[in-house]
Amino acid sequence: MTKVLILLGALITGAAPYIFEKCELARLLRRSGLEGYRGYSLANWVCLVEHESSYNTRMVGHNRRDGKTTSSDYGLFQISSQGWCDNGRTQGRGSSRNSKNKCGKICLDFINDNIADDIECVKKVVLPQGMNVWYGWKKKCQRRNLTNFLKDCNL
Ligand SMILES: *[C@@H]1O[C@H](CO)[C@@H](O)[C@H](O)[C@H]1NC(C)=O
Ligand SMILES: [Ca+2]
Repeated sequence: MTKVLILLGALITGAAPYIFEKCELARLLRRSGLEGYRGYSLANWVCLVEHESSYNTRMVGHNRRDGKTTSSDYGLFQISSQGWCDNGRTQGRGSSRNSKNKCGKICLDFINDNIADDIECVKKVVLPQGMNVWYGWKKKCQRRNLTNFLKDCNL
């Protein structure tokens, strides 16, 4: 019995990467209040996720300089350890780690299947500089005509 429960638990919590479906994500982001948040349409939010993580909640990206990882980005929204979460590594010696962990989370919280905390954090990230901090958004979504981006979703 215990083994079955553990196996079930692993399936439910998602031992395999969990990939969101585009329209499913659009609905969830709308319910979470991201539509129009800081002036960005729902299409911009979904486009950002598409080009940052390909809808993969387990995505981890590394930023490297001179062969060394300088910071890492976590989850659907690729939230950066540079300032927003604690991965036990990025924050330099001498700096107060928590003062830079502005979402007050460990970075691994952003690669589980519950994205409620990711969304709360991303609302903080986007406040100062808008979506310009996301390279994928800048390259593939900014100044694009996103009128039809969610047209198949019947939102
Ligand atoms: C964006 O695309 C839609 C549908 O193709 C079109 O009706 C609209 O005029 C376009 N907007 C701009 C600003 O180009
Ligand atoms: Ca999470």
